[in-house]
Amino acid sequence: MEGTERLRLAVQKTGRLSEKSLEIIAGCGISFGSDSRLLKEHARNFPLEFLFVRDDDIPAYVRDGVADIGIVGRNELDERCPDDLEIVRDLGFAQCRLSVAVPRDFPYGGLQWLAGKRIATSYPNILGRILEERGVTAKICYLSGSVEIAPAAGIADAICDLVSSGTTLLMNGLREVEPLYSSTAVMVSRQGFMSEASPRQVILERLLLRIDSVIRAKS
Ligand code: PRT
Ligand code: ZN
Repeated sequence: MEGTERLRLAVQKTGRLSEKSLEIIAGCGISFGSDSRLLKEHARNFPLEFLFVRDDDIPAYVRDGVADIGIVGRNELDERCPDDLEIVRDLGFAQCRLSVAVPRDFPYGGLQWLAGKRIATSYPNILGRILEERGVTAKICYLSGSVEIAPAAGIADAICDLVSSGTTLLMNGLREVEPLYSSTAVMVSRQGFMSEASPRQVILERLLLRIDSVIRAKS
């Protein structure tokens, strides 16, 4: 039985994932307050507790058991701890791609052109894995943000960053040449949580039934 147990869900406090994450939960008929200053809050009519945190920290919170589940971009998951977590649902929103872009006038002749070049990115692990799979050896330069300015600043020859509309690349004089990886928001648990048959896992099953209806209704 559930008793007083609550399922702990980590969601992004502010950013591209926040609104739609909460929209899905609200679409499940779950009600909660809307005080954005709170870091922790529980739902009024469902055994669910929210932890509002930075998206970068969500994989580690779930891995370490601070939260049972989290909503995060697949890109964060694959960059940070691909083997510790399990995707329980693809939520479909926050679609984007990780692409290589080069200065607008640079000749680009396919992935091999990148051999020996410097590529700036905030996703060194994903990029490193993909380049290795494709047999390209490049120098990956890690930047935590503002990756688009790297070529103009002389730090890199190309960049590899998330793209959705493409406007940011255009505005920075860059051209998207190689989409490497696609991402959407996913709900994750730690490995094995779904087969534990614990009270909180039972709550997750109930939540997922509702989430599936919300996703079906949207498609
Ligand atoms: O503060 P916190 O750490 O929580 O948030 P954050 O600033 O790190 O993340 P946030 O809110 O920007 O993004 C959260 C997640 O949204 C990402 O991990 C992706 O899964 C997803 N997402 C979807 C995107 C984009 N689209 C996106 N376009 N994340 C970032 N971008 C950036 C991109 O890095 C580039 O700077 O938007 C710019 C490009 O956008 P376009 O539309 O000009 O192509
Ligand atoms: Zn972040």
